Amino acid sequence: MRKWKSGLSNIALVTALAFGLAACNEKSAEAPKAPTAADAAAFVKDAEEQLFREGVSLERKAWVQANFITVDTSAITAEADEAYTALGVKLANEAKKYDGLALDGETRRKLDMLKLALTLPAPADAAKTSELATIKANLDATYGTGKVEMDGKSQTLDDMMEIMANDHDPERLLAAWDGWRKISMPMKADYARMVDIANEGATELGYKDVGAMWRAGYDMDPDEFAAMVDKLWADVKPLYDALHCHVRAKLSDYYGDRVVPDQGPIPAHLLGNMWAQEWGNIYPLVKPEGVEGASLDVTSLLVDKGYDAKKMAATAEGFFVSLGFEPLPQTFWERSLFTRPQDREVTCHASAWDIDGKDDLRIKMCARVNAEDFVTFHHELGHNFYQRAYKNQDPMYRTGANDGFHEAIGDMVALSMTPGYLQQIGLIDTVPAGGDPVPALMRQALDKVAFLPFGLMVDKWRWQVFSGAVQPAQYNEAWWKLREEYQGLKAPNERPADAFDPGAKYHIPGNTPYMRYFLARILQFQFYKAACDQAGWTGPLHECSIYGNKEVGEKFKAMLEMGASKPWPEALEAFTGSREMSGDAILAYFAPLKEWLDEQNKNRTCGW
Ligand code: X8Z
Ligand code: ZN
Repeated sequence: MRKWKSGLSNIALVTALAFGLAACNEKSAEAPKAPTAADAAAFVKDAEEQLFREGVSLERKAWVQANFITVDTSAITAEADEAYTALGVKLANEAKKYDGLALDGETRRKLDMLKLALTLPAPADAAKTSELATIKANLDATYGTGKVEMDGKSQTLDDMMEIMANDHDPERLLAAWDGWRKISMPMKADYARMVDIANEGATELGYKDVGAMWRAGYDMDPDEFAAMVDKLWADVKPLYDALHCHVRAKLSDYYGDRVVPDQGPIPAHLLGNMWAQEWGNIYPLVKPEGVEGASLDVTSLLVDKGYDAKKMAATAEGFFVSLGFEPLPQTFWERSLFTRPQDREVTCHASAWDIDGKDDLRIKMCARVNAEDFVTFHHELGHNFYQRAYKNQDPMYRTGANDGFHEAIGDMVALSMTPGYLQQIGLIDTVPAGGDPVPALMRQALDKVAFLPFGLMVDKWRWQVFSGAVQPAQYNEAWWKLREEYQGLKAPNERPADAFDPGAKYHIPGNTPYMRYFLARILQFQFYKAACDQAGWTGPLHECSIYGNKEVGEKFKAMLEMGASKPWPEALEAFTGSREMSGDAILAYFAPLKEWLDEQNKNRTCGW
């Protein structure tokens, strides 16, 4: 019943009823019975079943809304979301009754999880719960239906993304970039109000603020979690810095010093992506020269072989099946959305859904035939195969070991898309011989490495917003400060006073925590390296493919089947032998590229 996009979580209200009424009851003279461990276990069982049931009902409504955005479907979803939030808050508050009681590990773990079940909690105030639900639905709809006037017509985000990916005219890139940021301006006041209400909810549940609550979901002390992500970033930052330096120099050569000065931050509209989060699309502008060997252009291969969205999905499914997973159910193909419909408004940001906690798995995408969406199909199916693997766990455990695991599964599989694999599935006839690994690694780094600081800064911003360190008047300025600090990017034009640029990224109006994607970028390489070790691979890491390897598949499936039944270090250990998240695998993968970049950058001034 959980979808892997925006968290369903919310909650709020009726605590007063649950706790207050007994006092007015005639029998209240009797001392209230102290709760026992058996009460706690019974409560947890009932609570997880209730949440599951209500979650299924909400998922169906949310699916309809996301596939058919209208005033009515938004209102219906807001009502359902409100009820679910109220239930979640009520149960989370009831869970507090068992604080301090000696309990078995399972019950304690589930009680802790219950308090974190909502992404955005509401306070125990029916009016605010309702207001929060309405704001959330409106933010979703504003993003989902956003349009940009360009070339004399009203265009969608996919159209703008296409321009960002393929156009090399800075004026047009700026128009698309700036146009999309107009859709988020009206979100700002609602967003600020939402932050206030949800913070009130988090405080009532015993958290400092919503950000602190999000950081509490990792089986470790929340401050240690924050320190852990900083450490991971410090470990991989030299690789990012080297890539940034090279890319800036090449863009400066291509666009000229006036558009891209060879020092300081890079203007954010020139990296081939609406949010400058993945840079693979500018490979032709920054590719290594004078190096023997090439990177395959997967987009052209897909187009040449006549792939469509369903064929890309079926190919991704085929990879999981080759590892020993059961094929997806027929209903997946009947109920999923693969391409943007022309006759109605839909939320196009890709997501994977598990409607009933059994076998009703679906994805929703507005795919185009290109390399990026081919990877996204693997990403989304990773969610679906995970959901199916843990379906026999208790409802509370039907989720990822942590949210970074959930985001890493499909990406880990897609790392096996080597030339050898592409030949096995018939996308190329022969594997190009030998050559230097640098071009292929460069293509991959532009997506994987470039993403790291973006994956980190989005929630750095939200943590500051939820803590109150950044107030609404500084929302945009604080966003660009982090963009510069972590990514070495700057806004390509002066931002208007009422700009709300964070809102132009789906996960901000959609309220999906983002640190999960940073963790996933690290974890997917850890999973991949462990899988290649298990397969006995001794060649260069980036040439390893686990396609068809049932033994690796079995071990992988065993980790997925655990769901969240154990703290994540145990799940990680089960598959990789290590209990720590570590940047070592991603660094090992890109080591030959790092060496090459350092050589290239020798006479350049790096940093910003
Ligand atoms: O949102 C997604 C997935 C759905 S969970 C398509 N991703 C992040 C993004 O698009 O910003 C995958 C990579 C990062
Ligand atoms: Zn995802």
